[in-house]
Amino acid sequence: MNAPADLAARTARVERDTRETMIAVELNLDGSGRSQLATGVPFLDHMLDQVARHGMVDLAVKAEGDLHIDAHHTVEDVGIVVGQAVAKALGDKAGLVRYGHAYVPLDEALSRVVIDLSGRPGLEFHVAFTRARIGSFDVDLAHEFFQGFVNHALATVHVDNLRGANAHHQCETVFKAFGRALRMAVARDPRSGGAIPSTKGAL
Ligand SMILES: [Mn+2]
Repeated sequence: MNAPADLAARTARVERDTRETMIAVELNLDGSGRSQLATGVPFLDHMLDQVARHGMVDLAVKAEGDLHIDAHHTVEDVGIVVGQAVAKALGDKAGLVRYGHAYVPLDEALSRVVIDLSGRPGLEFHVAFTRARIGSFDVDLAHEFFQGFVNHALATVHVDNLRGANAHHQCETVFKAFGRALRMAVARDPRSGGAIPSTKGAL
């Protein structure tokens, strides 16, 4: 017997090659938080590890980008391909919770992320980083990751860092809260009867 359709594995593999980056992502939304990350940008690997761990998704990301220029294309394009993988793994979104939110603190820092797997791209990103760089990582790239993600996951995401003094903590709480919010939004709603969570009947 096949598993019921609503319990089918929600996995995706997406590859994207451009003149700037070559990226492969494997995703299991019903995973256990395992990750295998090799983007060439260590701080991005650290952030994606948080998404996998706290999102309870299995995530493998391999990227070869034009890092001799800077990390911009690589970080943006990883956001794009992770977004594509989420959209592909979700399929028609039947039985989905759809909305997710989380607050995550780390010492003095506190961030909130709210997700709607709405079918429409939208990003509100409100993070006043206290430093321009975290090690060699340009903090502007956090926004680029999420812009790439929402454009291709077709999701509305509101990111707010509510307080924080340490830029590493600010960024890490954003990615941890994103993972937790994603976990909630992609969860299956056992009361849904497999319905698509929209009065329109489509997302
Ligand atoms: Mn850290």
